[in-house]
Amino acid sequence: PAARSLSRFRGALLGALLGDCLGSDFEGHYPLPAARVVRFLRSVEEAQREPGFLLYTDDTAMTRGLVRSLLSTPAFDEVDMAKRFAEDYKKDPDRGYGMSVVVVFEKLLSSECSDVFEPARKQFDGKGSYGNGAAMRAVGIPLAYPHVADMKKFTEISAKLTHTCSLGYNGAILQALAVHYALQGQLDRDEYLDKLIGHMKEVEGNEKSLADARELDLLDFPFSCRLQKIREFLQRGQVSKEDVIAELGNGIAALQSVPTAIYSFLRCMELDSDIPAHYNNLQRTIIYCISLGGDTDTIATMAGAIAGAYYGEEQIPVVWKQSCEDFAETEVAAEDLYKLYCKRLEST
Ligand code: R7I
Ligand code: MG
Ligand code: MG
Ligand code: MG
Repeated sequence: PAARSLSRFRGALLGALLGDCLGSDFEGHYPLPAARVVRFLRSVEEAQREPGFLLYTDDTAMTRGLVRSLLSTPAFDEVDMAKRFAEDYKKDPDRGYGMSVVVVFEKLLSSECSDVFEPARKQFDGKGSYGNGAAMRAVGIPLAYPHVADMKKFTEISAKLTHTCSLGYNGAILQALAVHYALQGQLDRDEYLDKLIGHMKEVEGNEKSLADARELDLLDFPFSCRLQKIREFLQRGQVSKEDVIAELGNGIAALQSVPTAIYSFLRCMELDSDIPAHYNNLQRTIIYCISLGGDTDTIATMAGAIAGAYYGEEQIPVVWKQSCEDFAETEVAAEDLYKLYCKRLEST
């Protein structure tokens, strides 16, 4: 598909939906053979069920809230977005939300809340959450803001409604950048990583990011370091799941999942001996992410968003799509974002 075409917008949101709906059955699992994931996918493909029978989780619930806010306010509006997150949670609390973020929603719902960032700042004794909940929903921002500086700024603001530890919001910025550059079209993996590292060196270079990393006993520039590790893994070729999990992670922290999603996308540009070759790149990416175990829905939703932005809706299999709850609404939202993006692109 052409750079920044409608197909890529639909691909990104549908890829995210697929990753969540297909991945959530395996959340918290040990790593599993790709053949087991394939077996599960066959059962989905062959299920004689009503469309939309695979339910989405918090990953999609929050993506929808974020996207709806972007589409219904003329300019970015953090109060509107916070309200949607909290009200969506209240209406439908059993979507598998993170254990701690629900405290933020409860406080946002209280009439005493006057600063929408305050509840998130209070999390984890004032350190803020480093969970991947801001990254998992970030896909909407690069689909609404064509210019990279705006895109980074609004990703950070939207992330801070729930995640004020820099590891949490910087992870969201990295995920948004990964989608942004995938949307631009044909890419060379090294150049793509160079762009991401260039941005992350700047994003992670401020005092707060350096202090947060040290506080958690991490090296300085933790996301940039993992991007370097991704480059090393891609050069090496054969890399075991054990090594990917040990070095990049498969966990619930943004640092243990966003780089893994990016690696999965780049790795799955090539065939994988464990995954039948008739699956396309986007399918392979989702299968690979799920086979890593751990936070499968979230890693698959992030990688699905990036792969969908890159390959476009041509690689979204119709049967997979139609199994997912609210797929038709997702397509409409993607079209509306596309129009908004084009309008913003023209007006500058
Ligand atoms: O980040 P968040 O929205 O969770 C998203 C995850 C995804 O896997 C979804 O699919 C869903 O299952 O949840 O929610 P948070 O509650 O902010 O963070 C998730 C978890 O990360 C927390 O419950 C903690 O276990 C852990 N965590 C932390 N632990 C210690 N110290 C996040 N931040 C910290 C921290 O600062
Ligand atoms: Mg989830
Ligand atoms: Mg969960
Ligand atoms: Mg998850």
